[in-house]
Amino acid sequence: MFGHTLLVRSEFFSDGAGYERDEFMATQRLPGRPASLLPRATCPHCWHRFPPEESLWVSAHPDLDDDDVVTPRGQRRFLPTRITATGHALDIRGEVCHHLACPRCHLTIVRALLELDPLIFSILGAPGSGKSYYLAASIWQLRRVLGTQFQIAFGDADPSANRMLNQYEETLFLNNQRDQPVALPKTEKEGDLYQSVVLGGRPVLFPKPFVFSIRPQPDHPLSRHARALSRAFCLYDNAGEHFMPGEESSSNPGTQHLTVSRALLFLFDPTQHHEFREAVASQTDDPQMGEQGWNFRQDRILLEAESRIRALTGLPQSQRDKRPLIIVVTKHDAWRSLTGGSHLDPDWFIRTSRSGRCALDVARIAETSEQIRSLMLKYAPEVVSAADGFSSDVTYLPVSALGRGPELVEEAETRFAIRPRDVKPVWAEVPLLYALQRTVPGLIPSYSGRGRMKARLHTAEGPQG
Ligand SMILES: Nc1nc2c(ncn2[C@@H]2O[C@H](COP(=O)(O)OP(=O)(O)O)[C@@H](O)[C@H]2O)c(=O)[nH]1
Ligand SMILES: [Mg+2]
Ligand SMILES: [Zn+2]
Repeated sequence: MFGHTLLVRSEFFSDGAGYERDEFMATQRLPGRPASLLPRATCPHCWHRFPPEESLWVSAHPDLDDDDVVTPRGQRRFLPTRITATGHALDIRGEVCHHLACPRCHLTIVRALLELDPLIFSILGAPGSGKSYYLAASIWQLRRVLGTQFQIAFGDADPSANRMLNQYEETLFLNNQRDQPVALPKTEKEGDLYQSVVLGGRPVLFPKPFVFSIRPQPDHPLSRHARALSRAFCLYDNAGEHFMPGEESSSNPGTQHLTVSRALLFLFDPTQHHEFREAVASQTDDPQMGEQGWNFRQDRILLEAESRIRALTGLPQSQRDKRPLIIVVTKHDAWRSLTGGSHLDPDWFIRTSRSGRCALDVARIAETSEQIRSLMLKYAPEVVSAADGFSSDVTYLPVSALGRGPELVEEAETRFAIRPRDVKPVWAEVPLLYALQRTVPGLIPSYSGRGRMKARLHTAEGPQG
């Protein structure tokens, strides 16, 4: 696969020792650097940028288990010198290798990351704000809406990395025991969602990414630009504790993706906010209202993210961050009474033309954002001022990952559980759709209310809806 590297290295093997002739021939036939590779790839684990040719291979022979960058000790990483006809490296024991790794952190990366431009979004929020449920529901919904309404293929680029999220989705949406209450596990700080490596002699903990591929399908309005619009899309589900002030250190750079991400999603949970709780307590039977709740200020998480970003990127105090900051106001079902009690219309944010083309209605998104911002100003003004002080591009969006509150189940570890039959996400896909529309121009057609859908969606008929 790395023809360029191989042709240079083939001299090394000119005596023919140690490899089979057909492999050598296959290598010789490979063209130079494959055009499909990016000039520079980005590691989704440590955010190191490197030319794809510098990717390491993970050896396959069980004796070669002496890599001590990954913890626990793993299979040796190496630069390829012998490649099979199918483009796989052979390790020094002649075993065919299948996995690639980052030259810096040695964690495995999938081929899509060497070919597709990366698109990283950061999700942050207090512990218990609903990040895990939100991720499961938003990805579940996004898989559907991108394919059926926007002609975009959305898939797991790295099924092993996405295993945890797939399990979340299976638990909530593909569960055969639809009446049996279930709960997602609490995201442990150093559990399944984190991985440890040794860099510069010291242990470092990185959050595991979820990696997806986004590719316009042939019937997408801009399919002729498919390459430019395709992305390797990375998201992280951090333990909320990592965003608490004082939690960051050089051995725990868990939140450094904040500096490379193209959009930030801050999850604000009204059920953990004193004024919101007082205002809705008598109007919801959500058992989370009866709980003690967290007694720290959620705005401090946003302020902490801001100070880390300023420190890491050198953004001066006089300037605000230009990336879209989306304040995702979670558990809408529990505070719906403050917006007149009505349910969110599931299709309100999508416009459909007479020919059946869909566009994201950014005018309605802006209108909704204004309404939620007013509500936030009334009950949680400190969050609005933290957001405004940090970013010049703030949007407020309500979501309900579950569509209703959980039940109190004493035997469940988390105490709260939901029956799969009751899970009906509302607007869970909207924040990510909007962030995609903002950060990959042309990928998601938009309708701004001024008569035309962008991305030249339709010519004669004008939008409907
Ligand atoms: N009412 C309501 N509760 C929710 C919703 N989504 C999650 N929750 C509850 O919020 C709690 C924390 O959710 P979780 O995703 O684990 O939070 P995390 O710590 O931020 O990952 C769980 O007990 C869920 O039952 C929702 O859409 N509505
Ligand atoms: Mg969680
Ligand atoms: Zn790396």
